[in-house]
Amino acid sequence: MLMFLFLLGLVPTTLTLDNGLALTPPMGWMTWQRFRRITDCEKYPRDCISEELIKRTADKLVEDGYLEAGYEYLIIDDCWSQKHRSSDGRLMPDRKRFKSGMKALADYIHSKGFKFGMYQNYSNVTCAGYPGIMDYEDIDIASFVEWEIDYLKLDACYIDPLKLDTAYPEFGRKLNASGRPIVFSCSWPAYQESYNIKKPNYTSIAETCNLWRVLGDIEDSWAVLSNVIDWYGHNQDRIAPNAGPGQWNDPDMLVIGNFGLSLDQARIQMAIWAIMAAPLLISVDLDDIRPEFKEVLLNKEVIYVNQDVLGKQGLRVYKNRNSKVEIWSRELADRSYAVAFISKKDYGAPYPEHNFTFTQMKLPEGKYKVRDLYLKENVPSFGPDGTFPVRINPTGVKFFKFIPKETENEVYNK
Ligand SMILES: *[C@@H]1O[C@H](CO)[C@@H](O)[C@H](O)[C@H]1NC(C)=O
Ligand SMILES: *[C@@H]1O[C@H](CO)[C@@H](O)[C@H](O)[C@H]1NC(C)=O
Ligand SMILES: *[C@@H]1O[C@H](CO)[C@@H](O)[C@H](O)[C@H]1NC(C)=O
Ligand SMILES: *[C@@H]1O[C@H](CO)[C@@H](O)[C@H](O)[C@H]1NC(C)=O
Ligand SMILES: CC(=O)N[C@H]1CO[C@H](CO)[C@@H](O)[C@@H]1O
Repeated sequence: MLMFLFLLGLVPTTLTLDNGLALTPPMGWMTWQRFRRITDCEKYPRDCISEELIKRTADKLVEDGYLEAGYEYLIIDDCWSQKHRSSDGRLMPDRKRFKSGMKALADYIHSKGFKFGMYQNYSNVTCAGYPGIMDYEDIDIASFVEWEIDYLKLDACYIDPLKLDTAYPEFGRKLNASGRPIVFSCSWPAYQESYNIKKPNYTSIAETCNLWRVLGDIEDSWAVLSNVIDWYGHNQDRIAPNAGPGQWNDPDMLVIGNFGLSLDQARIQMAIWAIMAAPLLISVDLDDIRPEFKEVLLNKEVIYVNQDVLGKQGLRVYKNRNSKVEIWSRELADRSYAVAFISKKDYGAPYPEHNFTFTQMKLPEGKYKVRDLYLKENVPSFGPDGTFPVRINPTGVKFFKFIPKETENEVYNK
C-alpha cells in the first residue's frame, strides 16, 4: 500500500519524525479520563491506579474484542510512581499499587499482545505532584527502556510554555538515541494554544512527536466535546495539514461509555475522531460499560475510517449557523469519502430531512454507492434532483461512506 501511495505522490515529503511508528493513529486504552488520580486502593480497590486495574483491563480488552479491533496500547497515566525518587535518583513505581514492579507488568501486557505506554511530565513534578522528569531525563529514559515501554506521553505542567520549543526536541533526541522505538506523545502545543501564548511551530513539533495534544484535557461532557469540535473546525486550516502517517493531532481521549454523553453524542465523538484521524484512546471501566457504548467503540467500519492509510485529516466542510448542522468529510485512500452529518442543536426533535447538494458536502459530482456506517447497511442514496437527504437527531450524527461507482469494482471486488 505504501508503494501505491508513493506513486500517487501522497506520502508527505516534509521532514518529520521517522521512527517508523504510529503510521495510523494510535489506538488503545488509558487510565486518566476515568480513573484520574485515585490511589486509595483500600477505599476504591477497583478504581485505584494499580497493577490490578491494568491487568483486569488487559484481560477484558482481549476477551471483549477490543484488542482485535485495534486497541493495542495500554497506557498508565499519572500517579504510578512513588512520591520520591530512589537514593540513586531513579523513578520507582508505587510499592503497594505496583508491587510486582514495572517490568513484570510490562511482561504481562506484552504477553497478552499489547504495547505498553507510560506517562511523565516535563517539569520537576507531574501534574499530580509526583516526581517529574526534568534533570533526570537520561536516568528516566534508561528506566523506560529497561521496562520495555512502547509509548510515552510527556506532559508539560509547571514549566514555561516557551521553553517547550527547545525542551521537547532535546528530549526527543535522547529518546531516539536510546535505540528503543517509542511512540512519543507530546503535550507541547496544548500549553501554547490553550493559554494563547504563541502559535505553536507545528513543523518543529512534527519533527519531534508522533502525536501532540492541541488542547487542554477533554472532559466527560457534551459541552466540552462540542467545544473541541468547534475549535478543530475553526482552526483546521492551520492544524489539519500537519497530520499524516507518523504524526497526528491529538484532541485527547474518547470519553465514550462514562457518565456524560448520550448514545448519540458518543456516536458523534467516534465519527468526528475518525474524520479527524485522531488517536482512539478509550478511558472507561470495561467491566461496567453498557453494551450500546461498547458497540460504538468496536464499530469496525468507523475504525477503518480512522485508521485509513492515507492519513489525511478530514475537515468541516459545511456549517449552518441557524440549523446548527455541520458536515465533516475525510478523503480515504481508496478514493471514497467518509462524511459525517452532525446536528449541534441540543433540544427538540429531529429535523425533517435536509437535502444536501454535492457542493454543500464538498463531494466531487458523480455516482456513489452510499453506506451508513452506524446502521452498517447500504442506503438508497440520492433523490431525483441529485441531492442527498439526511435526517439527524438533536446532538446526533449520521455517518456515511461515499464510494465512487467507478472505483467500486476495482476496490471491492478484489
Ligand atoms: C520544582 O521547581 C520549583 C522552581 O522551579 C521549586 O519551587 C519546587 O520546589 C520544585 N519542586 C520539587 C518537587 O522539586
Ligand atoms: C532515530 O532517528 C532516525 C533518523 O530519523 C531513525 O531512522 C531511527 O529509526 C530512529 N530510532 C528510534 C529508535 O527512534
Ligand atoms: C519552526 O521550526 C522549523 C523546523 O525546526 C524551523 O525551520 C522554523 O524556522 C521554525 N519557525 C519559526 C517561526 O520559528
Ligand atoms: C427532499 O427531497 C425529497 C425528494 O427526494 C422531497 O420529497 C423532500 O420534500 C425534500 N425535502 C426538503 C426539505 O426539501
Ligand atoms: C495537557 C495535558 O497533557 N495534561 C495532562 C497533565 O497531567 C494530567 C495528569 O496529571 C494528564 O492526564 C493530562 O492529560
